[in-house]
Amino acid sequence: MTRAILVHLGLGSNLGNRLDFLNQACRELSAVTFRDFRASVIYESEPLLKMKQPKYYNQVVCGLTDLSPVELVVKCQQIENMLGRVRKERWGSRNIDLDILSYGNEIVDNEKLKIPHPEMEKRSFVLLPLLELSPDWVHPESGTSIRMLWENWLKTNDEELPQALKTKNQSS
Ligand code: A4P
Ligand code: MG
Repeated sequence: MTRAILVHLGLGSNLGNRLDFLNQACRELSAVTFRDFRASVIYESEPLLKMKQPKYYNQVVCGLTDLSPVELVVKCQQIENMLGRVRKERWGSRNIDLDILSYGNEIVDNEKLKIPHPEMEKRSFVLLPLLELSPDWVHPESGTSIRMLWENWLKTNDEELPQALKTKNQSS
């Protein structure tokens, strides 16, 4: 392996057997894509913007990879396709979604890829599991740690917090 970049991915599912889809994605990522794979607990949360959709299961995973950002997003899409994801509309319900939250401390900003994920600071279902895995990771644009991003989120939001599931993911 030539390089070892620490990567965080956000996983989401709100269709079908949500736990099973997260487990299958974790199995694939830990077997093929990442070394030193770690997974947060799984949270259940309301759809963003109170959209009329089933509730989501969300989780964050991290690990070391030698893939480039483009190779990694292609790999994520391969796993989504393998698990039968059908794309209808943006932000539509999905059996599995894999978003790259961070790639080392790199910033990628082009039409196809935006890293860090532009919405991560706004999403409790991303920040809470990130706090569990990597509280000291620093956002390369704002220079703010996950610990501080979460404190800021708590100060500026009064929405219901995601609920941690008691069931542990098989791969964690
Ligand atoms: N793309 C750009 N940057 C990235 C990145 N950092 N990681 C491009 C992955 N992909 C990235 O993605 C559309 C395109 O984004 C890809 O072709 C890739 O080139 P997609 O997965 O097909 O579409 P999407 O998921 O509907 O859109 P998007 O913008 O990724 O939406 P999000 O951010 O995934 O939000 N509510 C709760 N509670 N939990 C959720 O997980 N998720 C969403 C969707 C809405 N509401 C939610 C949740
Ligand atoms: Mg997505």
